[in-house]
Amino acid sequence: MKVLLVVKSKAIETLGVMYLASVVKQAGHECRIMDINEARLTVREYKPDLIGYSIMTGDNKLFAEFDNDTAMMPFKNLNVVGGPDPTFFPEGYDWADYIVKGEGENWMAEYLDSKYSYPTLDSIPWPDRTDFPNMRIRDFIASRGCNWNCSYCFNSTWNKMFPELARVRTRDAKDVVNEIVATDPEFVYFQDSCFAVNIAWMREFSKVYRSRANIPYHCHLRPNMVNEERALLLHDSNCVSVKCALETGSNRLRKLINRGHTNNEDAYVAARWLKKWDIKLILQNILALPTATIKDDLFTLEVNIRCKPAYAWCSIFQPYPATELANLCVKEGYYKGDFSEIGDNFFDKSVLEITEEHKEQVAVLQRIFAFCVEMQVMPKIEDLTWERLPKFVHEVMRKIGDKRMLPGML
Ligand code: B12
Ligand code: SF4
Repeated sequence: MKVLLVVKSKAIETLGVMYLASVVKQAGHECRIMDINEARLTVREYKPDLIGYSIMTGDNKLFAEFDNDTAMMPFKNLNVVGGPDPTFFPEGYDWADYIVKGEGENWMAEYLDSKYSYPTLDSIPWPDRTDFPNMRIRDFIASRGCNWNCSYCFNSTWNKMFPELARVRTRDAKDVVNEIVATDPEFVYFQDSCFAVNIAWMREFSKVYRSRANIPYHCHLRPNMVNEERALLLHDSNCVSVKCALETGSNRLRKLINRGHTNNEDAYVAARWLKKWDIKLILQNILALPTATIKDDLFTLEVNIRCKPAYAWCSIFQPYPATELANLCVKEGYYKGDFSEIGDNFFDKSVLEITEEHKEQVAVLQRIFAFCVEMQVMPKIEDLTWERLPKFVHEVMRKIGDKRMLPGML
């Protein structure tokens, strides 16, 4: 059997389908991963028996159109959708033969009558990188899931949908290092929602990684995880940059998004420890959370300025389907609830029911946020209009941020 897995872009590795490709191959079948453009050009020749689409919110239409085009082609195929959007918003997929919710490895193995099954993360073969040749930066994932329940994030809903799965499952540290050594990248990018939550795991990883791989790496952490010991372990294992999410400087909004157990002090402390060991901090923020005022968002900017991160990354809140916060937005009338309105990125605009003036202020603030942090300047509310602030400032700052996050890579 021939399986074609289609993703929107292959600019970076897409671990989900790479794991599925390994499962397909382990079952003795053929598998290719293509981006949607490549698939358009070659699907007719390849004649897959099964097409699997990996879909995030904002891209349903793109894949539905592709699927519609292939339906006219003179070979018979089965269409399967998976990934976050079909998992949380299956209503949008009447065009698919199968909707796979959650992790796809066991579904795929069963469908292909494989003699293998995957009860643990360590039993899944390493992701298949064949269709991602010559990448200098390689993605890895050491754990799946998350212990926390931020209400805007998919993980809290995921935990309810799949109660049989432990909230966090972590791979054997040695196996992760073996995979990295065998892959031999120039830079390692860990895609874990929250890297090395378990400090004992981090101790072991740090030791093994330093002695066997020692390749510069990037990972995601929560600010309240960064203490003296973890910062040192990160440094010792050649971590060069981390992303930490502050999200908001406002305690009121923090409670709303279920992060009431953290505070700004955690971010200041994290920033100090990381700086001490020369690990670049990328601080993440969300503007225009439900009920946020522009003053709240300017206060978030102020907190970032105090932290002095290497890059202050910020997005505009989008109510992703089935998240607790999206449900609250619909219930409270902050959002009309038309999820097809959500675009394929979270940088451009707020889709909430706020005034046009507020939308403009937020969009402008998003574009200048990093620049203000870099320059350590606070804009005035009246500066937050399109006339005053060109978009290029944001573009320039993102490039600077990426360069700092991935030293020597860009
Ligand atoms: C890496 C990453 C990216 C990368 C690459 C994404 C990719 N295609 O792999 C980039 C940078 C491109 C990206 C972009 C965005 N991302 Co992103 N991203 C992630 C991240 C951190 C890791 C993904 C990963 O590798 N997971 C590990 C693998 C093993 O799991 P998986 O990808 O979910 O795949 C499994 C299942 O979903 C399923 N599956 C997946 N595809 C398929 C297909 C078939 C046919 C089947 C059967 C099963 C199946 O099986 C896989 C194996 O078990 C996740 C958070 C996370 N930890 O998962 C967020 C996440 C997926 N991203 C998210 C968001 C919001 C975005 C953006 C909208 C952000 C933005 N820039 O505006 C954009 C999306 C733009 C777009 N629509 O194209 C949300 C998804 C929300 C949603 N409802 O879609 C997540 C869940 C983060 C969050 N905290 O909410 N992202
Ligand atoms: S936002 Fe981060 S910490 Fe919060 S639930 Fe999601 S992955 Fe976990």
